[in-house]
Amino acid sequence: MLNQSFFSENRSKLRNLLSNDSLMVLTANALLQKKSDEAYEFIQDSNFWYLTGLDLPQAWLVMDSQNEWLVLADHSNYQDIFEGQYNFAQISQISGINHILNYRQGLELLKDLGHKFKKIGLIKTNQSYDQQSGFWLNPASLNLQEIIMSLKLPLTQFNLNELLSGLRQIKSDEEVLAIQKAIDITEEAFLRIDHNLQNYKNENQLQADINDVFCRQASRHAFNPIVASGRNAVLPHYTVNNQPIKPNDLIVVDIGAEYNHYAADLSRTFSAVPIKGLKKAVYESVLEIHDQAIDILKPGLSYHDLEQRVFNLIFEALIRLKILTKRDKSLVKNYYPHAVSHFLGLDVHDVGNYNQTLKPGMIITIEPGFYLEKNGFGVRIEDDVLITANDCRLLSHYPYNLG
Ligand SMILES: [Mn+2]
Repeated sequence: MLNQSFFSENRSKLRNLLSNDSLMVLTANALLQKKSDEAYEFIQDSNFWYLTGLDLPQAWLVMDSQNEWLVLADHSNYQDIFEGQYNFAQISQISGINHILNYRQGLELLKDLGHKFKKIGLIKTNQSYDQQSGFWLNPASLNLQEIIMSLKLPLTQFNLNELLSGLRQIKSDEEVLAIQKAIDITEEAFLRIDHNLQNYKNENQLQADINDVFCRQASRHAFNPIVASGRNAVLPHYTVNNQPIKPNDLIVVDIGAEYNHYAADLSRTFSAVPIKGLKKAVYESVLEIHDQAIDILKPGLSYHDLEQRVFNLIFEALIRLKILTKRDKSLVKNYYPHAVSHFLGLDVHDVGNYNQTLKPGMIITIEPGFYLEKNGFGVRIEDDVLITANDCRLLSHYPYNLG
């Protein structure tokens, strides 16, 4: 599955969306320095992988309406000796691309094609730093744009982002299978956690079990795992994962294995002891809202309506639980600061347009959560759901019973 024909088909789907006077260039991610002469683990750009299946850093994919070329970054002798040489046969075998060029030949090709076409499609970006997330972006995309500019080609640039999002947001049967496998591995980790739940003295011991399950399945974390006990779960994106677990703590575990580049994204809230009082009431409310959200999923429901309806359910639950004492919806964000759903695919927060209705083939998460700072605990329950022709299919099945 997800072999050469999948990648070739993705390229031809993208081509079919473009006019004959258009050229396209996409870049792989660049390797980034970690320390001295060591790089961070290489994670490929999802668009580049979707079109080529290749995990090579700094390569380019060049396409016109008829032809396709792969341009490889030059390897140093050092790389050849320590990391191995390019395997051209294997690169063609995986991607289905037969024209493989070195960097100099790639530049010549662009100069040549630049005078035969009117437009050039790129994944355009105009920033090197993501203000909201607070991190630097992979420099490959901006670097490619600068190289294209320096060639002074008489071409109008346009952005391929939306076209690729449109394709990637609808999953093929093989993509659904890959995500299903990632979910199955993630649920195996939940099973291990339940089995060892009485023994964990620290969040890192719990994470060690997740790492072990994923690693034995030749999988890795699709995103930084969240193992948040007690008060730590008040932060939806807590990733410290090294604090002591107290006997009565609720533990929010939000994790996802990656299989064949596709992500799972599941959350369960665990407790080593039976829960009661407010914790129990909150847990039951979150589960009920989770079930109600899944009940309304079907093609034609707008993303906005989904978010709005769940927001209202959460508001009413907060009133019922007397966590909110006045009917002021602006206060909900203090207890529920995120959305209930996002697209899932190659990226854990996958590409897709949120200003539209749900369509068959989309895979989304459903993840209501309550974060009670004053009471020092949080609850989140998250599942992954495929939108089908008539309604939806829950892809994750790990039980919700707790304590
Ligand atoms: Mn999620």
